[in-house]
Amino acid sequence: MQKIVTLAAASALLVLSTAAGHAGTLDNVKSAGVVKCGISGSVPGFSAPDDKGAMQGIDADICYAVAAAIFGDKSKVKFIALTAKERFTALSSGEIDILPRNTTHTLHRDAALGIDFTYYNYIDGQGFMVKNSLGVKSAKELDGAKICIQAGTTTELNLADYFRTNGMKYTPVGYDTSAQTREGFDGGSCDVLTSDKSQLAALRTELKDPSSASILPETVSKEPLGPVVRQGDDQWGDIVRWTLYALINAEELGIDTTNIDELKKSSTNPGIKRIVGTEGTMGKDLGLGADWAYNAIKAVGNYGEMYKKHIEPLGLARAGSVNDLWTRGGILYAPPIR
Ligand SMILES: N[C@@H](CCC(=O)N[C@@H](CS)C(=O)NCC(=O)O)C(=O)O
Repeated sequence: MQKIVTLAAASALLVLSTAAGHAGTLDNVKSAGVVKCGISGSVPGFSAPDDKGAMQGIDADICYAVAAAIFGDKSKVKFIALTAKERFTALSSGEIDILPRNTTHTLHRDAALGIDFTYYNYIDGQGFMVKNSLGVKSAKELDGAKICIQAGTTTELNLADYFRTNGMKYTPVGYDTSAQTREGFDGGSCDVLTSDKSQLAALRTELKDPSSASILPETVSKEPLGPVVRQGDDQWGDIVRWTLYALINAEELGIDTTNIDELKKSSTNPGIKRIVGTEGTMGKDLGLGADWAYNAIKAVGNYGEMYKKHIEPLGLARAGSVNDLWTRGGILYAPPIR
């Protein structure tokens, strides 16, 4: 009997939580007057407060751009800082509307957690940072190392795979936040810190002595990072996905914050006109106004402007990397806005 009652309660909960995940996010966001945005809040380049307390980074920019696309006002965002472990429940339960939190697209997350991936705002891979005093030049020399790592991440899983594949042993030293991981590494609790390479670059700048540590050359995984939405609301997924596509297409078409107003007034290029909202029904198709993409680009710049502002300062060059546009040999490829 007890079991039946518990099962019934569990399935009622499931129905409730599924219902919460279904359509209506745009209406909910409009009536709340803000986009609730789940970020880490402590990864420079992705989401971290500047010296005035404003959230900055390419993850934060996704939410500013979506808020601008909906409200014509990038300030209509409420940021909610989440640990890696908390992030997916926060999204599926409705606590947040978008999760752009250096989050890797994987099959299990996509198919089993009630969430959907949109596209990528940074294509990353996992690496290792070591103390120079170890004298190690390759990840293949890490047998027996103590490794600082963050719980609830793909990093944990890839680490196990990499060491098993290479017949090596390690001792994991787990933490909940990247700041704790960095402190653990700085304080000598481990010899190695492993994470997405973009984050290793950021964390290295925050060490007591950045020149005491190096990032090894190996990239041991694929970490395509991008904004995630709740499963079951296709319109909302489309809004987030196409806002990101608009930022990438803007770069490809040469639209940026310095020329967008002029282009809106006088461009005769149909591809540009569809993005700035002077031709076509794109905004209406998404349930938004004609200026949705214009406002998004005005708010954060095109993808190249975002990269230059937030990622280049970490020392991560874009030219020749996967994060460049497909027209320049990278793999960023946004479908056409038409
Ligand atoms: N991309 C990986 C790792 C994401 C992740 O959470 N990385 C840590 C490692 S630095 C982080 O961002 N921490 C930020 C924080 O704790 O605020 C994933 O999706 O699991």
